[in-house]
Amino acid sequence: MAVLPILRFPDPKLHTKAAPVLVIDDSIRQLIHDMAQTMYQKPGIGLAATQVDVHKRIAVIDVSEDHNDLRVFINAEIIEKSGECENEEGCLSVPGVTEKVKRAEWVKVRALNEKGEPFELEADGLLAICIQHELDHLDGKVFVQYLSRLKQNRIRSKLLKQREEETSA
Ligand code: K1U
Ligand code: ZN
Repeated sequence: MAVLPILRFPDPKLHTKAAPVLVIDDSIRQLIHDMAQTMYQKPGIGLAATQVDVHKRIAVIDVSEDHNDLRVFINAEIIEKSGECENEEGCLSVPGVTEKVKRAEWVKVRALNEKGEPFELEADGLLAICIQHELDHLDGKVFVQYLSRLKQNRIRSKLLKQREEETSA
C-alpha cells in the first residue's frame, strides 16, 4: 500500500481524458488500494485516477462519517440525471480553495466494481456531487473550470505562488 502524489492545478496533466479499463487485474486492484489509502490519508471523500497521474477511468469515493463505506467506480457513466443544486466544493488537486458549483441534484450511474461486476447506483446529496466531481476529473475537467475566468486566474496565481514558496523553503 502507498500514499500516491497528487497532481496540483494548474498542472496540464489534470486535463488528460482517461481511457476505459479493459482488464481488471492485480495491478488495477493495487492501484485502487493505493488510491483509497491516499484519499483516506489526505483526507478526502473522493479521488480520481487522473489526480495520481494514471489516466484510466477509475474513481474511489467514501462519503461516510466513519470512513468505512468505500465505493469503487470503474468505467463509470452517468446514465440519468435530474434537478439542480449548488454546493461548496473542494478538491485535493486545488488545496486551500473552495467554491460553489452547480451540479445535477440526482444521478444514476452505471459502472464496474473492483471485481469487474457491473452495478447501477442512484445517488443524491454529497454522493451525487462527489460522483460528478470525480467523473469530471476522468474527463480532464477540474471544478475551477466552472468558475469565471477571473476566479480561475486568481486560483492559478495562488497555487503557483504556493508551489514557489514550498520549493524555496
Ligand atoms: O476529487 C477530489 O479532489 C476530492 C474532493 C472531492 C469533493 C469534495 C467536495 C465536493 C465534491 C467533491 C475532496 O475530497 S476535497 C476534501 C473534502 O471535501 C473533505 C475532506 C475531509 C472531510 C470532508 C470533506
Ligand atoms: Zn477534485
